[in-house]
Amino acid sequence: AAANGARATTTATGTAPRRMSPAGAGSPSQRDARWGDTSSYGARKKHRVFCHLPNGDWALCTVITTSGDESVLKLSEGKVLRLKTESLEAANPEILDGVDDLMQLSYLSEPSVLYNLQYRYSQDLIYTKAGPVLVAVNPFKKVPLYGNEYIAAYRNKTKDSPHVYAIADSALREMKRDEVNQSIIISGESGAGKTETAKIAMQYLASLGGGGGIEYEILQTNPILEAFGNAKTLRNDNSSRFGKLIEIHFSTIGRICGAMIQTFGERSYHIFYQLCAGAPASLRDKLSLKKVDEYKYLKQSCCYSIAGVDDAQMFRTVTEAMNIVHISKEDQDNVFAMVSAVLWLGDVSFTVIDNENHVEIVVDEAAEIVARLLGCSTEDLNLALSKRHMKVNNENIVQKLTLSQAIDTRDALAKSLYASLFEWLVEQINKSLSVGKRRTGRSISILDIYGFESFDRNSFEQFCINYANERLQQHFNRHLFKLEQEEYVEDGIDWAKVEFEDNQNCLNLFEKKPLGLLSLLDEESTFPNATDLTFANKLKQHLNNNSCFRGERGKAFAVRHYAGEVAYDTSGFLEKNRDLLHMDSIQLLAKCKSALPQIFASKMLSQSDNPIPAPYRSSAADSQKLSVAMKFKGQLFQLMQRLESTTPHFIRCIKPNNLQLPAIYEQGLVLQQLKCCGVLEVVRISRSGYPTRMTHQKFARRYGFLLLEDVASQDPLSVSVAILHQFNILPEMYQVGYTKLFFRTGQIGKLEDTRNRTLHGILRVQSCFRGHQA
Ligand code: AD9
Ligand code: MG
Repeated sequence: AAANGARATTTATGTAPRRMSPAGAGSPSQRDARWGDTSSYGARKKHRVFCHLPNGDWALCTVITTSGDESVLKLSEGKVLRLKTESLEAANPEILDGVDDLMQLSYLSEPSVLYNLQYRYSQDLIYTKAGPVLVAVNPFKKVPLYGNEYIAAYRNKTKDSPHVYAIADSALREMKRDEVNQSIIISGESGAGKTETAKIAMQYLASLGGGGGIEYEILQTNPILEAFGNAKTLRNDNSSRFGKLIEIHFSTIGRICGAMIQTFGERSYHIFYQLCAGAPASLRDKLSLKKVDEYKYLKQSCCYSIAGVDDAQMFRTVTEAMNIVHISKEDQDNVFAMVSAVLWLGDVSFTVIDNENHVEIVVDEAAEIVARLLGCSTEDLNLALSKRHMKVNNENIVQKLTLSQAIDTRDALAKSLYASLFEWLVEQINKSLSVGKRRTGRSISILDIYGFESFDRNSFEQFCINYANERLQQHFNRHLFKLEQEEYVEDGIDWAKVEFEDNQNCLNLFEKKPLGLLSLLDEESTFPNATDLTFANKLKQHLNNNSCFRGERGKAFAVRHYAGEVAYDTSGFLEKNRDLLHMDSIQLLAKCKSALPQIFASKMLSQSDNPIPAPYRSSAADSQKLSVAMKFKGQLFQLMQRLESTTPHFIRCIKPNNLQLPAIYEQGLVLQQLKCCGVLEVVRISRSGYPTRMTHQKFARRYGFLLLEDVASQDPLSVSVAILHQFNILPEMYQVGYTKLFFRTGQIGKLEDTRNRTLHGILRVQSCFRGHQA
């Protein structure tokens, strides 16, 4: 019963009776197909209901009168409204306001879920359970929920309200109890709080301590990765431009002994600003640093500072963190030299040398500084940026580049230099945190990854992100729903299967070979004459009869994702999918005398062979340079393989407003995210089964005394059955398993009512009796 003990106890003890549905759940056949128990609602006087306001929000109100098919309602601020009764949604009784698990709600409609989260949010209760999932609503301010006292309270179990600490704690306990690795999977949209939540979970695990300060080193990876991997965006001042999996390893006695970090995806960069603002004078000279607003790459955004952030101070924090994770001073200097080289590359310019628009680099300050920082000559730099060596019909030819080709080549070099630098940095951190011989194999991994995205215009980036989320959603479905089913089957009960949508079809749409989105994209990317339009047409030609695909006009197509339909615009798809870094650039780096460029070059050369684990490799891709989408897929499969062998714990982060401000809760925005991250679906599935479970022993112990006949000598199963009969619990409301009883929502509530009344009666009689004696 351990796996679902938490759920059984929340409904079976404590204040549960008052929290159960006063009306019961209704028979399953009466239930609304989608919402389980939003029975058609007859508005009764004084009852609380939800009504739709003109702005689309739901508001809680009270029924004054009902006549015909209309009801007169009073809003909380006193306003009176007349609305069609059928447009109203039942609200839960006041006693259920702010319950800490959505499963306890009697009516589980969209407005009830939204209201409950909002009710809690307004009291800074930002964490709520949705059955097995933790929902975290971003407070956008400091909330007094963290720190050593809280950590101790969750460790000693003197607190059990929903919290990231509670999730981290169960991961720890389950790791020790079951000897199975664990994962904490955090998702949500940009700015929802994933990275903060991951840090809070790490903080809890780190508080266990390790040896020699290893836990402190692990925490210090955060400022480094954020400096090099996060950037300010429109949606988040500290947006992670990469996905991150950190695996924390534990020794046999359950203490931290090391960690390993894996990252995925694009990356960009607070460090540019921090370096320019915070580098000491000697370093400034050595790297020829300018002010941030003097670099072309940084000028594009016109945003040189972030409210409340001191870049110079951050630079010192980052270098201090690098010291702590044992990155030598020399390596640090090499790292910053590369950062400076990337910035200066943006200022390298070209002159046109003939009437075919061919170019050469201008040998000015920028070109000279880049060459010096990389350790090559300006002539080498010129060759790499203005010419391309190709093999045509087995013949080596040299092509001169036009201005726009040269600019693309330069930018691709800057991008991949930075990407290599980030990768290298993660590698150094991993070396320093590596577990080595102390390894026991037990670990808890924390995954902080971008959530599902759907904008007005969706491009290649959203395409990749949503594909990854589709995979993660399948993982989520499997674990929650399939495991749930297995449990019913294991306990031998007859469970008419609850339908849940599997997203395998959508995954097939992406992954099928040769006619899936990814394969077709790769094929088209290799044709020199292909355009975004020919790509879109190809998709429509081959995929139009797939139920998850819809061709749209022109260059667009739509995919039916688990979280809703998303229309993608293929503009730029082919270009973004091709790896633009050319061999000439890699060879330039291989020739450089500085330490890092050479390391990067050899890595790039070896990587173009083999980033995908063998079972997923397509033989055709082996020999060629991998496309961006294929690299992404390879990383995703590696991630899934790692997660597959762990027990997952899910945290869904919700962003309550787009202004990054506290105390603003926009219902529409929250609702859309609840759908995207599958929270509503979990609630629905769980409630359409038998969410309340109790062992025969516990049930007999708890309610046995209510029986009229003496059962002291009987076994728990017989006692349980006798109780069910005496209280006329309808057969469709429960199932008797080998070890447990399974109940529909609302059923235990009735028994608890009776139990409480009876206990109350006994107490009254007793006190009467005592009073009489006195
Ligand atoms: V992105 O996909 O990387 O762009 P995240 O990671 O989901 O995004 P992040 O964790 O960076 O979001 O949170 C955004 C901001 O919300 C933070 O900078 C904090 O200002 C704020 N936040 C998030 N969670 C908390 C919290 N538990 N307490 C206080 C928070 N503030
Ligand atoms: Mg983040």
